Amino acid sequence: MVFKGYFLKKLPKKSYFLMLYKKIDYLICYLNNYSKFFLFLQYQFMVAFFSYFKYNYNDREVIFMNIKINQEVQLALKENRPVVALESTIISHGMPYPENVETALNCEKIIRSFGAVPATIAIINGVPTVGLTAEEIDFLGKNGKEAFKTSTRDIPYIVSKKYTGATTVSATSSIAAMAGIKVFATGGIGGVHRGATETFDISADLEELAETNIAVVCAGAKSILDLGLTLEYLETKRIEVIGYQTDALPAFYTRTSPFKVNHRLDTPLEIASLLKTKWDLRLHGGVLITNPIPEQFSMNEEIINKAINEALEEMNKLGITGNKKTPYLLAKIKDITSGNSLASNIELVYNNCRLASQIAIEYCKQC
Ligand code: PSU
Ligand code: MN
Repeated sequence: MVFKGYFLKKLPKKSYFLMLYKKIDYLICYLNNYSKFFLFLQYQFMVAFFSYFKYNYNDREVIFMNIKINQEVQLALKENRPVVALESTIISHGMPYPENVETALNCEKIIRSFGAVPATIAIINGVPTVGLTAEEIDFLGKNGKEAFKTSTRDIPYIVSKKYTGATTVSATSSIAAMAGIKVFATGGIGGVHRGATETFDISADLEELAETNIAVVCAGAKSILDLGLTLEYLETKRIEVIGYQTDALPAFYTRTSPFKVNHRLDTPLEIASLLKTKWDLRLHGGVLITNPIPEQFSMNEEIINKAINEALEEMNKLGITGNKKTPYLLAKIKDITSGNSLASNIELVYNNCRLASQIAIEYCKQC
């Protein structure tokens, strides 16, 4: 599927002005080479242009030229209705087929059942796409490993080569923010890997959250990571870590860990108010909302920790490094626990979709 021509057809009116502005500005820049007069003209032109757009200039519409946002999501954003972003690496690299596709489609259903609009994000044939079709989700599910695991760093490569990329938390956050989406549901985020003092292996998810205005709802971080160092790094990067109805940092498969979150909030309304306050104050960056796995699906701490350690040992023996680590560990842990970890993983993602929908709804009420 190629989406050529899509943007020209769907561009909002104001974007045509912006394109025209760019063209005229290029021309004047070119003429600047010949005379100071044109430099003056360019200045006047910019002043006139930006005073016209002062009250209705909107970043998002400029970016519409480069990303595809499905109509349902576009309309919801325009009408200030709740939208929840979803990542796609969890589909391609995080879970096996067919559970991955089933889970991704169920996530969308859950979000809709709350009255919010789901927006699963990936790069399809070089087009950052917000709101995948069921066929695209199915394609990523079946051809998972062939799609590139795309973090923000990889976006220009995947886009310019017109490849298909499944987006991680970092890339999904950056594309969601370009579209104007504020809330994003996932399973677990990347963090500081064990042994990072030697390897420097720190997920780009953390850097992205430091810069991008988005709320990521997750079940904490897996103890395949160094949770203590991950928290330290989040603090350094000024990323607020909220515990939803908990004081302890959840550890993905289990509801608690020996670590504390920064602040506990007990309702979606309180979380939405915190987000609104942060961004109204122009304190840029993300917020991590950690939501413990429901009790009935949480795993026995001893069993899961043993499986994680075994998987880590095997990974080190095989010499697996870089962005292959997380997918390898997830698959290995699933095998060691005879699939139990996958069942828990799926349930905690659903649980995060529910909370993310409620937060998105409360956030929209305040805008
Ligand atoms: N943790 C999970 N499931 C996942 C991932 C992490 O439980 O699917 C994926 C997410 O897409 C996350 C990425 O953004 O792995 C982090 O990879 P890395 O550690 O290579 O940055
Ligand atoms: Mn890494």
